[in-house]
Amino acid sequence: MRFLAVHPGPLMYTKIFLRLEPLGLELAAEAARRAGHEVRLIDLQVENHKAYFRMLEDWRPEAVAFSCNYLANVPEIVDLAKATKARLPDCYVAVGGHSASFIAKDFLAHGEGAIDCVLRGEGEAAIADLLEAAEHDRKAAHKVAGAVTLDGDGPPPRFVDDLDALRPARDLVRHRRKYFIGSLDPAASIEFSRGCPWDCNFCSAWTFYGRSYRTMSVDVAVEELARVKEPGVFIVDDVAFIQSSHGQALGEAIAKRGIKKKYYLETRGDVLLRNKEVFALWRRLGVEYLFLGIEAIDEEGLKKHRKRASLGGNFEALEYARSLGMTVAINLIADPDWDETRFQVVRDWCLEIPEVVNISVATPYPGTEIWRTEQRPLTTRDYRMFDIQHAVLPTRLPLDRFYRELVHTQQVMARKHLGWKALRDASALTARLLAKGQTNFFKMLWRFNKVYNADLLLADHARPAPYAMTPPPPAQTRIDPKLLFVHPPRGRHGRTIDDATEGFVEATRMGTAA
Ligand code: B12
Ligand code: SF4
Repeated sequence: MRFLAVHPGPLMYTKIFLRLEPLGLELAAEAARRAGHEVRLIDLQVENHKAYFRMLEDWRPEAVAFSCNYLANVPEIVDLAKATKARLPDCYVAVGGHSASFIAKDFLAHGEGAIDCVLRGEGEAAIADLLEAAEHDRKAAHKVAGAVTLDGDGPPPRFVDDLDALRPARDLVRHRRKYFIGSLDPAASIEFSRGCPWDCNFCSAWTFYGRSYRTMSVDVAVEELARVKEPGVFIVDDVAFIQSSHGQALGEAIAKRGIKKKYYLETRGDVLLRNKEVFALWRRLGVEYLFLGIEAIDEEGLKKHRKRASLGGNFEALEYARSLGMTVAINLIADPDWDETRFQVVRDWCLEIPEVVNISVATPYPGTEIWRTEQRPLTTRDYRMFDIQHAVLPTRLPLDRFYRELVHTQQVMARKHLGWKALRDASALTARLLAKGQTNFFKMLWRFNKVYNADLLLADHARPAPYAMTPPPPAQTRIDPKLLFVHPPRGRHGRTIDDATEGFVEATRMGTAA
């Protein structure tokens, strides 16, 4: 079958800080290719809709599948699905990915017949079965694990048997030099582990994977890294190097192989402090950027997000990361309840520390615990607002003042890092990249004020919603996690960590860590 895999267009974040290759879609594409299909991939983060329609006309795929990791992409995908069916009525149209897995029925309803199937869970585990059904017996598609179709739902999604079995189809991505993060330009992405054993209430990484955690084998991961051509590497793991022995073995094998790259990774403060030597090794191997999900600068805020990390611990982690000499970025979650004083406190704090600070707005997403427990009503049901840059809950300040404070805070933080001094410091690097034809980093330096703009954010709320989200059921104070999982949990067996690490996870999860 001719199968076209599609990643939707960019969101706000992608226009400034980074743009990354669609790794999950590449894995689904590779599984389809292994099953004997002819596969192409288009990434609309870097190509436009015209290019997509041209591909439909010229190549006439028999099946098209969209990747929907981000809720804000839903309207674009539904419209593209409808336009695809209008042009190619016999083409089988499917959607998969993180967010699609939590709102499968809504997707089908919005599609009004243009979407044949939403495939929940890990794409590489079931895409071949779905394409087999699409080719030979479309009425049987609803029997595929994870499938949600107008004819019914299949059994629960399956995990791929072995994370080592498939490598992403990187060769199918047509504009590899467009992917970057900060000065890592160009950058490829890589996955060393999948899932997260914690259970923060604002996050759906753990609910998607049933609180499991799996690691790639060191040999396979290093072999793949050796094949990556880009000098920069974004490690997509939710929390890097939870299991110290895995991180250490990977690092040693990379050193032995003589692989030289610059890396970006994300982890938790308590993991960094527990596995100091591993992160020190990775710094020597080339980690440039380390992202720590701090979320709040006070104990009350941490409790609210059920991050269950201690404030003192987070600050100690920042100190340690600083001492390693990496560029450290942290994320803070702004609650819609924040007033001017609160924003000012945060701005003052951010100016005192050397780290890059990213600020996002607290947003209940389908699949998170707060989706079911948040007492405040949603103020919008427009999917496009669910990008953690817009406020979707009632703000204490009038909305325009909330956005002015938010954008002002973001500008203060950005000036700290993208200001004249930073530009001067970055100029040699920029010149080097430009000389190599890499313009992503340079463009990023100039775009900030165009993208982060309170009037634009406000105007987004005035646009009519093309598709309205189904609101959550009445809020409960406690929620059974079983109601949230996409992949059914396998308990302790689902986590490839040793008992000491399991104990550490439990202690930090339950807030009983020293
Ligand atoms: C790496 C990452 C990013 C990267 C982007 C990577 C990319 N190009 O897609 C960056 C840093 C840019 C990013 C940014 C953001 N992210 Co992000 N990100 C992640 C993260 C940590 C891992 C994703 C990943 O690459 N995993 C590895 C690959 C292999 O898995 P995967 O992509 O999920 O693919 C698998 C399945 O989803 C499925 N699948 C995927 N596509 C398809 C397609 C088909 C057809 C099928 C059948 C299956 C399928 O099969 C794949 C293989 O098993 C996830 C958390 C998580 N664990 O999922 C959050 C996550 C997806 N991000 C999230 C958010 C909120 C954001 C931002 C909006 C944050 C912001 N500050 O603005 C931005 C917006 C992104 C944008 N497009 O502009 C939320 C999503 C919330 C939501 N429901 O919309 C998540 C779940 C994190 C969370 N805390 O809850 N993100
Ligand atoms: S530790 Fe990070 S990835 Fe894991 S549940 Fe919490 S926020 Fe999500």
